[in-house]
Parts: sequence; structure tokens; C-alpha cells
Amino acid sequence: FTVTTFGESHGPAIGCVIDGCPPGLAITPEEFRHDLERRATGKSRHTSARREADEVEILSGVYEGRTTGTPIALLIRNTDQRSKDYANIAQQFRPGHADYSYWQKYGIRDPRGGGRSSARETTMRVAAGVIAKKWLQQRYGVQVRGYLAQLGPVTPRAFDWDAVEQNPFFWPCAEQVPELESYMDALRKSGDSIGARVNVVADGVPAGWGEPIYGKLDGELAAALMSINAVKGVEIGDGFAAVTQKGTEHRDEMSPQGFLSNHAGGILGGIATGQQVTASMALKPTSSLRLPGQTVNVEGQPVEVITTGRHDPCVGIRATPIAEAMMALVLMDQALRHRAQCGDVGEVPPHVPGTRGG
Ligand code: EPS
Repeated sequence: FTVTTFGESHGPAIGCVIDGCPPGLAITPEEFRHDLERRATGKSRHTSARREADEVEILSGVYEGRTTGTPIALLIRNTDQRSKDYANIAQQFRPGHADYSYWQKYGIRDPRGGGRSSARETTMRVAAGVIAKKWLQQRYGVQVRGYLAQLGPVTPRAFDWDAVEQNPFFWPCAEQVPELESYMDALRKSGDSIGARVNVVADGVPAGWGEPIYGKLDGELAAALMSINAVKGVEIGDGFAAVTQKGTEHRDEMSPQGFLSNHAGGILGGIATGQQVTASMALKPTSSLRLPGQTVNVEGQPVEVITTGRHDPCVGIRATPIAEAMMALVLMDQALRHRAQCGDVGEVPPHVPGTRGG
């Protein structure tokens, strides 16, 4: 099961090809709308003002509302490109932006909206994730959900899944939302940007998904989350907190009723334990800033850069649906691989009853 995307932020369209989806899954263009809107720009004053309809066209792989098993091609036409915003950065590099490394690699300067390095590319990951989420839910009852776990210095004071979808931040504590809004308003006024942490979890993952050495579930999850623009760190389970933990603290003790804790993030030796799969990712602050910074131009001369245009002061705010999509895509792939080798859930008996699921 593979997904590739194509297109540029300021090109005519973006799209993806999903290969290896089983036949028979019911899917309509309307079903993409919810998650695409959750990720989209222009939904609150705290994100980029670019307005895109993000209407999905299904070009192939679906017949009479069901997947056929052949490659699924999805297309979204760009409608609100404004390349002129980028005229002043055409000859210079934004510090902290991929335009520098793209230039070093390809020697071609396409400054319009960051091209392939733009957050716009993540639209298609979310679209592909809709298919994976639906298949996982229908076939195995697996649910993938995420939330914003930290915005700059602010951490949630309480946790409530119901709160997450009620605010533009995907924040799990409703009473803190005004605090986040004032923080973001002040930040936007200052012209600066801020980093964030997004957590993503999967409930109902059956024990056994994942590969023991090559293609470990945690390894593939880390790679998938790390491949999202602006992600600089990924943790599975307790992640870097494990550095200071004792073995007695970190190990997840077991009982006939199941595990007593989940420091491992639902994965041992690259294979799912049947517990909730948990991951966390750190997103860097956006590099396109209207505050002046020191840089070089394409001739290597020192210049000052100021970026105008429509930018997110915190890309982490829109990253929750992207993290969910990437986790769902990895889980769907691992589910299909597990099925191919070991048969379906229930065909391989659990050695310790009670530790499956839960
Ligand atoms: C982005 C810059 C802005 C954002 C864009 C990501 O676009 P533009 O250059 O057209 O003003 O709106 O994000 C999206 C369009 C999107 O759909 O996520 C950037 O510099 O990465």
C-alpha cells in the first residue's frame, strides 16, 4: 500500500496516487470534505488567510462509489495562488526554510509558495488518510485521533476529547482557548512565529501489526510523521522521557486483564501489543517571517530578508489532521502486510489471553 503526492502550492493542482487499497470500499468525493476542512487555511485568524475550496476529484480507482483495487488518483485544483507575494524573496533565501536546501540540491529556484516544500502538499496526505481511516474503522474498528498537546510554552491543563473538535486549535482543554487566542494574537502582531507539539493515538489496533526488524511499526510511524513539513522530532510512547526512567518505571506490567500502563506507546519490538498506539511530534516555528533576518541571496551576497504574504504563525495549529492521516496510512499498510503473512486478526491465537486489545 503506497501513497505519493504531486503538485506545487502555486501550480494548477495538487494530487495523490494511492496504490494497493483493497477493492470494495465505499467512498465519495464528499467524504473527504470533513478532514480537508479541519486542515485547511483560512478557517480562523490564527492560520494563513489563503482560501482554497479543496474540492477532491476522484480520477481513477473508484467505480460506482466503490474502490476497484486499481490505483486511486485524487486531484484538487488550486484556486487562490498569489505568486506576486513572493517576488521579493525570489533571489534570496529565508533562514530556516527549505528553499535553501532545494536550491542546493536542484539548482532551480521556484520561490512561489515554497512549491513542493509548502504545507499545501499535506492536503493530499490528509485526503489519502481519509481512505485509510475509513478502511481501518470499517475493517478493524481502529480509530485514529490527534490533538494539539503544546503551543509554544502553553500545555493543556485538562484533557477532554470532546473539546478537541470545538476550537480551531484542536486543543483538549476548552477553558484555555481564550488564553491561546490572546497568545496567538500577540504573536501575530509581533510578526514572529512559534513551534508546537501534536499528539496522535490509535485505539483498537490489534496485537501483531508491525514487522520485527525491517518495517517496524514504530520505525515507519516515526518516518511518516517526520516526513511532514516542519516536523523536527517524533516520540513513540514516553519517547525521550525514557532517558531518565528506571526499568521498573518504564516497563508495562501485565495482568490477566491486560497491561497496567502504556509507556511503550503500544509497540514492543516494532510490533503492536494491542494497546493504544501513541506518538507525538514537534513542529518548528514557521520560517516565513515579516521580521527582518540576515541571509544570503542566490549569488551568495549578504542581504536582509523580510517575508510578506500569507503565512501561518504556527503551522502546528493545522497539523493535527495531517498527523492522523500519516498514522492511519502507516497502520493500513501494516494491517495489509500482517494479513498477507499471518492471516487476519484472530487467525493467530494470542499467547497471553487478555493482553490483546485494551
Ligand atoms: C505556505 C504559505 C501560504 C499558506 C500555505 C503554506 O500559501 P501562499 O504562499 O499561497 O500564501 O497558505 O498553505 C496552504 C496553502 C495550505 O493549503 O496548507 C507556506 O509557505 O508553506
